Amino acid sequence: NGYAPKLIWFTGLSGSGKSTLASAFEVYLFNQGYGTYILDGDNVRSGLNKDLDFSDSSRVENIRRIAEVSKLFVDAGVVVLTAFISPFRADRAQARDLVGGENFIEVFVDTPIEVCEQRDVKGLYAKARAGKIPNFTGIDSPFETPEHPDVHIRTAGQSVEESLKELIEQIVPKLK
Ligand code: GGZ
Repeated sequence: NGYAPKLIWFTGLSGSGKSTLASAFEVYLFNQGYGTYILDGDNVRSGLNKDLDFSDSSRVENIRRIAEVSKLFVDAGVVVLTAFISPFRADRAQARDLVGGENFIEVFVDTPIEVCEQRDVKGLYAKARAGKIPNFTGIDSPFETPEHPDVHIRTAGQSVEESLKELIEQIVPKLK
């Protein structure tokens, strides 16, 4: 499988479905013989970035380090999938510039905040509304919507399988 290593960058609100879709897509790619790796909050914020909180400046540094680590993996020949809110346009653009535009695929997991809040899988929106989590994205911290994402997935009213199908159809041709 002579694929091109790329950085597939998922961006979207908490609870939008980034990690779910990135990991489903990773399983698909792995089974097709791609070398893959996922970076998400579970393996990055708990280790490399455990000194960072959710202030704007920490988010900027979080994304900067993630982009640098991703670049190392891409250099090693791996298809990297990242699943971070990455709320700031400038930081996503910096990640793109770092790996090179031809190696970067921005995936906007576009789920309205009302839907994320209704799902509230981890109960974080309820806590944020109650003032127990300051600087919560979409409530009292901004999310800058991607203007020209390479791939735009609207998850509301569609299944994970349907979203996965869109990812496969739109991204696999770019890995050639
Ligand atoms: C947003 C927060 C916050 C605040 C904790 N704002 O749904 P989750 O739990 O699993 O995903 C969210 C995750 C966001 O971390 P990222 O590294 O992706 O953020 S960023 O790219 O903006 O640096 C959420 C949890 O951490 N979380 N506090 N205040 N999300």
